[in-house]
Amino acid sequence: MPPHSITSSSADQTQAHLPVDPQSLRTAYLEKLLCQQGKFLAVATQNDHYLALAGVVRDRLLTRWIYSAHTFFEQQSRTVAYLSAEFLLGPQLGNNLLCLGIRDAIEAALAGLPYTLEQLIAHEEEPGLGNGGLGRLAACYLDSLATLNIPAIGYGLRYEYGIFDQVIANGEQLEIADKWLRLGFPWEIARPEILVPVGFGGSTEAYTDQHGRYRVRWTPDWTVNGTPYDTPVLGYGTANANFVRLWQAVASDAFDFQAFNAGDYYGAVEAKVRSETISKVLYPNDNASSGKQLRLQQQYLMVACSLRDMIRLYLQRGAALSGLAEKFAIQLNDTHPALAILELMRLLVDEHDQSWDEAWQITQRCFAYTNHTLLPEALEKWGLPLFGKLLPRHLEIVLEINRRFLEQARARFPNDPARLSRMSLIDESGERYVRMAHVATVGSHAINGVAALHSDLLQKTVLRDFAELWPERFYNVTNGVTPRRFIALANPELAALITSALGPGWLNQLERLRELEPLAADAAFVERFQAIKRRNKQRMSEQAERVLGRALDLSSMFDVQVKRIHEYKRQTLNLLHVLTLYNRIRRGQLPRVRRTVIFAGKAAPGYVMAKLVIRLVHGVADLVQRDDEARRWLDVRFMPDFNVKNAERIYPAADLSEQISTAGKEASGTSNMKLALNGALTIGTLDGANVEMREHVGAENFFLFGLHSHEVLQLKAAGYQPRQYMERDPELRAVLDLLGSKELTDGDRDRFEPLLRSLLDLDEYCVLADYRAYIEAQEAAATVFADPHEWTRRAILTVARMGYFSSDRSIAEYCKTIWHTHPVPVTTPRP
Ligand code: F58
Repeated sequence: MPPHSITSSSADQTQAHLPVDPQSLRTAYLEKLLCQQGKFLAVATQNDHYLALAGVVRDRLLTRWIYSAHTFFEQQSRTVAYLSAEFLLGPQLGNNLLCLGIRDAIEAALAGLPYTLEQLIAHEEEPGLGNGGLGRLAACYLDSLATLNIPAIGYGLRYEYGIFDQVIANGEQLEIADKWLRLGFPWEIARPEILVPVGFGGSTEAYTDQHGRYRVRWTPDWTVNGTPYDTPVLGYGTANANFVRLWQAVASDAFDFQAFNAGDYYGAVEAKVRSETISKVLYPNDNASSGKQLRLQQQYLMVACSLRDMIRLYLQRGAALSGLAEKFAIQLNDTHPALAILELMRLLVDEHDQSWDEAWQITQRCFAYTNHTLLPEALEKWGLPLFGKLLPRHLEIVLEINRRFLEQARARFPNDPARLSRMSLIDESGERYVRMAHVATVGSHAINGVAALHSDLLQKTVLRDFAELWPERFYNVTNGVTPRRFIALANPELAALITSALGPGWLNQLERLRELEPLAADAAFVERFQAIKRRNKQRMSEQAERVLGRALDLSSMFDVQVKRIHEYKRQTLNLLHVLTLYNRIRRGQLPRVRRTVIFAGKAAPGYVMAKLVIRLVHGVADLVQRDDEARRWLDVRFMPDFNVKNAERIYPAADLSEQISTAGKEASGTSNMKLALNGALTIGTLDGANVEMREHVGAENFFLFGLHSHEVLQLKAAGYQPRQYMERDPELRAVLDLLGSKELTDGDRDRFEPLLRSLLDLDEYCVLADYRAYIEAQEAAATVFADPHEWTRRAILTVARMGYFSSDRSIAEYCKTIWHTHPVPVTTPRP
């Protein structure tokens, strides 16, 4: 609780306490250089300057955080606990300045000092504690929760190494360890005094307690501690600050005692190091489950620590645990934290004396589960032997939940054993596995998908039996993204243009963008919008020149596909289009517009096909460059190391946004939203949130192509033969011939053989089936782009109609339908 002496009577609670005028900021900054960094100006490094500035900003946001904590504590507010194995927060400095509203003052404070604010922002390294969409969504949701004044804590893991840094050498991806903590991460606060012991392994034994009740005692054979690091998350346009609490593994003292007793000092140190590896590294797979022991340990560490923390916070108020679900709405961001269901049951039954039925009621009322994928390889399952070895008590609990659940299901669906074995929490079709999506579903009162189509398919496929049993538990909440980071920070000129048209306030009420619609017909506005796009393309070109050594053609169409590399996302389809244009140019058939086709994205290190796609992008880029005529019309670029920081430079420069996944495969997508909000037109399939985006922006402003999700299924059921598509389409055949030729590989003819074979033999993602429709949609896009005024008119309409896709709207829906939480405006405590 903050001491009352810091109370400000000022109406502006947002900047209570510390002065934010340029002169005071400058003084504070120089003080930080001296007293925090221990440097005087002449010897301070850029990193010293960055850390000094971060220190000044952090001091100023702590007041908000403390007042928020105080308010929530006093009011015993209902709190959202957002459990996620990933938070892709992005750089912090710019966002914190935006929320504090002190950017201009800081710029003025730095005048005449060695580094500009822009340079210090560019210096910042981001915490890459996530793979892609799922992790970034968690960060957008924290931003909106804070902005909407909803008390919330993000719980996750503080990986010492986040997602690897991607370097390209000879057209190939190399992975470099992401040492994001090396120069210090100034935004977090360590809480070393909090140590939560977490057990693993060992055995269980049943006993009868003094009341004659059946009880179980779990004796783990080793323990590790979790210790939290808190990073504040500010709201925009409000005094509220929430935080993300990330757990790190630290060896428990038990290891020291072991060493003492056994005299095996080195052995004990080794065991200590091993236990600390639990939070060492983020698994770099997106949309694939690893099935590894260390991953299971990570997940258990995260949930055991987070639940213990919630219970500690709850019991501070002296309440009885039966009310836990009134205090916490716990959201499971996919199944990675779904062990929390089993752990809460264990805590309530084994450690807090609740009966099984009471415990189950509390548990189900606490949890809700968001599913982010239908891809079978991404649905988590844990082999029973591994699960039982590491978490013997949790295995008993999951089996008991399953026994009771199947009894209930049997009563509802008698004489349907096939259905029961489909629904079981344990897959017994071969080796036995725990099905985490089923655990999450059975243990939650609400289950949702992340876009309308996805939620619908979820209920018709992966969770069909459950949706039939409990239709009232299923929801859709279409994803959204934060306009603070993805418009105001990423595209300040566009934000200023919008403010000049709408006045302030739209960043928190994104539906107001609709007021821009009439301006699509206003020549002066169109011109300003165009000029901004061009300057953003210029900035992106400068970046390309810095990293790739060659600038971009600003008058060309920036045709952008930036996201993880995955076969279902079909970067290959995009490349087939480029090769089609190339072949046409060689035949003298020139395209309507020049294009710069920009790719970026990481491939999971073990995903051979995805890595081959990266090589193919480079192969195609070189092919185009070697041909004088092709080079005039086409440029293919791979921007290395796609992360939040780099993404913020790419989105504002895009003309065309490629959202071309096989229908039914992309749960939602969120780069589709970020690009459209920055004035790109979309070429896309009816997949994920594209469907709703198209409805919002208008079909006439969206380049649609391709099979619908049910057509994909029909095609496959009928025995899809990709070769037939090639045989019927000479242009496609020529492109595939080129793919298999040595022109693309400076001699190594077989390099792309696996890719070619997969397209021709199986083509799981229907690339060839969608090829012709895609080429035609690209031609339609080129025709419109050839008319800059018309293109810009459509781009403005797109921006104007994208307000729905703010994460504020998504979070408001979660609050209303799933969490039943309300805003708690932060108040300054009275003296
Ligand atoms: C993504 N999933 C979906 N998973 O693919 C995307 O359509 C959606 O927009 C986004 O979630 C947000 O809902 C995704 O990013 C992962 O990266 C997991 C990380 C952990 C291992 C399994 C995949």
